[in-house]
Amino acid sequence: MRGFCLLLAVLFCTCLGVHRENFRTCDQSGFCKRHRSLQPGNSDYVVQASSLRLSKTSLMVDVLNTKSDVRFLLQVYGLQHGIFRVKLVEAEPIRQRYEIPIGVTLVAEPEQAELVYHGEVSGQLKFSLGDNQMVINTNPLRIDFLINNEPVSSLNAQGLLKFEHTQEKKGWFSSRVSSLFSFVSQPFRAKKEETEEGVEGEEGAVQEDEKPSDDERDAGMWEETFKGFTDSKPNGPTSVGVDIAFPGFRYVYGIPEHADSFALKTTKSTDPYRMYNLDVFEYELYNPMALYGHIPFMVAHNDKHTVGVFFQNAAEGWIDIQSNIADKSVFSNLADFVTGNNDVPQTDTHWFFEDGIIDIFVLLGPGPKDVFKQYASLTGNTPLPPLWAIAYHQCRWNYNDQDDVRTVDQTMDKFDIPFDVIWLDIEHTDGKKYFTWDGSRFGDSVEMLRNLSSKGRKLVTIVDPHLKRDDNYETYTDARNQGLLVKNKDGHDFDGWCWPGSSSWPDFLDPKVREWWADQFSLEKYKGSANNLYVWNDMNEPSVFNSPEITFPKDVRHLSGVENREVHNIYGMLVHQATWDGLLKRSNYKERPFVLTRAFFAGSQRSGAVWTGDNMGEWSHLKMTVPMMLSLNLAGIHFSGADIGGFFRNPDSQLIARWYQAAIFQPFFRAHAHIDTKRREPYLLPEDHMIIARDAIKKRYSYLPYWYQLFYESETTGMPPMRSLWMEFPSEANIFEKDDEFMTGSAILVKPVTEEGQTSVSVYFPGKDVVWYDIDTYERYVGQEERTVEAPLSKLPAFQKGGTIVPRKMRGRRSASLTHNDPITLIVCLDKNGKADGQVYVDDYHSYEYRQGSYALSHLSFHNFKLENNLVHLGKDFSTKEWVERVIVVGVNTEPKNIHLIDADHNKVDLSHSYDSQTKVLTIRKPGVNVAQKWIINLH
Ligand code: NBV
Repeated sequence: MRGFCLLLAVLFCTCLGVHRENFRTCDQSGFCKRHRSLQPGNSDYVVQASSLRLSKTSLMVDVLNTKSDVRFLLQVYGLQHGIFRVKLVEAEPIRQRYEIPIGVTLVAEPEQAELVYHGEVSGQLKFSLGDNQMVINTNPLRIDFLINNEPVSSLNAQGLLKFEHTQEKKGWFSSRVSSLFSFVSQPFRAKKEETEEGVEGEEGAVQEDEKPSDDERDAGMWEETFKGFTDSKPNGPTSVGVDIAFPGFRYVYGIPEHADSFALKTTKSTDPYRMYNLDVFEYELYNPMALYGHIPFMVAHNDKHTVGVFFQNAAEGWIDIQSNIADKSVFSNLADFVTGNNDVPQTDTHWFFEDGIIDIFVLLGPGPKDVFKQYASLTGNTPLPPLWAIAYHQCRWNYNDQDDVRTVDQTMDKFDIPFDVIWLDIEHTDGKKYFTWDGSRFGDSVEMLRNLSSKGRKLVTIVDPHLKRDDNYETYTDARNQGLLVKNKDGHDFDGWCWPGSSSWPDFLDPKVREWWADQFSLEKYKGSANNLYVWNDMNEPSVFNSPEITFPKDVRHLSGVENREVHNIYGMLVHQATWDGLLKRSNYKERPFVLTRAFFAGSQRSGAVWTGDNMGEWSHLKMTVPMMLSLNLAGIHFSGADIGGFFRNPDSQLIARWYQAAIFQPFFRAHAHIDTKRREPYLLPEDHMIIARDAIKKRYSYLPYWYQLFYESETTGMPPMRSLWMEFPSEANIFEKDDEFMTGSAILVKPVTEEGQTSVSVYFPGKDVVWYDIDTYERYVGQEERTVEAPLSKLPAFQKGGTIVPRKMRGRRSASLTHNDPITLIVCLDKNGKADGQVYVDDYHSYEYRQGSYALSHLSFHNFKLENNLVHLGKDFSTKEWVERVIVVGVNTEPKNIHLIDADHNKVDLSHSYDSQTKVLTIRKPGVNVAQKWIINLH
């Protein structure tokens, strides 16, 4: 036990920053070095055009590596919505390589579309898919993608394609050489310190004349040691990689999760961006280190086009990025896209993964909305959360006992601070055995859940995937006896250290294990739970304290025989998918589940909200929430947030207040804190700051109808609720790098205050001919101007775009669940032509009935001094009590004399109003109309 405490102290001592030395650099990773050391040039891969086989929607052709004589198979599919899928696999592998099954990342087998072949001209095979073209250059292999004949992306333009084919392990050498090599590596290391350039780490190439022999190189390929842990690599080198160029594009985005700027940086003088799900304690900002989850999806954007690349591979990956000038000699023969003498920017990227296959989806937009729709068509949408889940969550590690929970619940009410969910961290369990309760502190959890439920509130408990190896713990013994646990390389149940001490992990790769896990959430199995209990999956990278890089060793085995190396990045996602299925099952598929996950992958959006893990209570981390969440939103993870206040450290009340404000317009709204921090529930703040935090939370509640509608839009169109400025103003080149402002939907522009003591901020208002209105004062700003805006501590600078209508609910309630029938206030901000549009979406806020049509969606439009509500959809058996209690029209230049309503039965009713000629705001009182009916308000 002492050893364990020491281990924890070293791993999680809160006084130190990130332990970089726990995590590999590229130099310490054999395959990363092998790919990174490749130089641009002629590729060894040649397409054998005579072998071309065509179908209506796809092609297949042989590719030869002329150096190794190994044959590959290139398959390209035309997919719906203008997507190309490019797959490169070994023609005759000696071992099957892992391909992610349908339903894990891809929501279904993608629908194919007609791929038209235009023949071969001078070694180029030409194809088209709708308005898009693809050219396969045969010698050497290069694949170019064009939108209306303009090249936008190219695979292997730099010739960095490298596919390490499967091989037999080479006799005695591989097993012995590593010890020999560790012995000879010392002189290399000494040299490294003495010399400068051209020197790499222990196992890599050094200066030209000192290159290790092939055998020495092999040593890194068949066995590798990091920090005393040996990776047995039974299958030897199996990596794949290729370069992907974006001619014409200066900026690329995405590939979360990294704590870095939204526009990705060139990696010339750093490591590549790493993609390997890891528990990185006290992560650093502005570097390419891996974090908890990864999505190999990148988007390139310029003023004409937006394109995306999704590289479907579950193994560890690294991505190099360089901004260049387009190589005209490569692309000019494709189209005359180089206009004038100007140099065309180009971003070159180089992707490499330790295992798997090359499986690339090229999404040709051509605009941001198209790319999001295309990506969602592949990996699925974010399902509409229940209303309560987008309201305020009160969390901390830990709420100590039932009394504590009751006190928080009551004190929030006493201070008139709304909240919907209280969370219990690992200490609520009996000895970190998930699905159990610490009886001395949570002896009557059902009663606790009932109390919460009386105010519409929920409880979230943490359920991590490590199972305490304890013969008296039924969940573990059940999994062990049924053979459901991940194995070590020798075939025994893998035994690692985590919170409970010695632990084992269910093998979520196996569908029957996922089913077993899902069953654990039934009310019969999860004793002391109830229907208002939801779940949080933490440590699912997975985090293993005594393992290399604090995760599974790469050679642990899943039940199907695959190594973790092949599937590492999808493990965490399968944990939360199984949890989601469990909650669905518990309600007989009637209620929308809620699961929060720390680890994630492409497709996680279908079953998990994601948070950005263990951030710090520092201003720099508050600032980082925006780029991190923009990257997540771009990559399909729409329901995401950061711990409000920061997880580590004790932020002062000013920082906490500013953090609440910034989070109002970020999708997932939860305060959380480390066990060693001072208590910081909002009512504990000094009164002036408490009021600011409370106002922020109340403002969030007032915007819930808008948030809800954005999540409905997300489910139905793939549009992220939190957007970068360029997503809304795609042709404004000066905002492509902006990540200190963001849009919530297309109506609200936000500039959070992220510096201490700041009382004013400089805001850039995008959009030619666009007008913006401060959401509190309705002060007017015009587009394409940078303005200084006053931001005293009580103020979050946020603006509604002229031309939009936003629904709000202004009545204060203790929880969102109590607002279902509350009336709506419409905020109508007019554009320069006196027009505005918007929507109102309502359903029952918790079940799946909306998928059967039980909802109302109305389109609101203001034009010619008339506000019209037109129903787009009204479910046959659906009705709502929600009605319009107020309409605020902003930007009305002259006061109307008369205002009247024409209701659904054509009755004409006079309405009262007030008008402020200073602010040009007209308030129409009590139209009293139902939101799910047709009506018109006329202004004369
Ligand atoms: O379960 C304890 C914490 C949790 O509060 C946090 O949110 C997670 O990100 N957990 C990590 C494990 C310990 C972190 C030091």
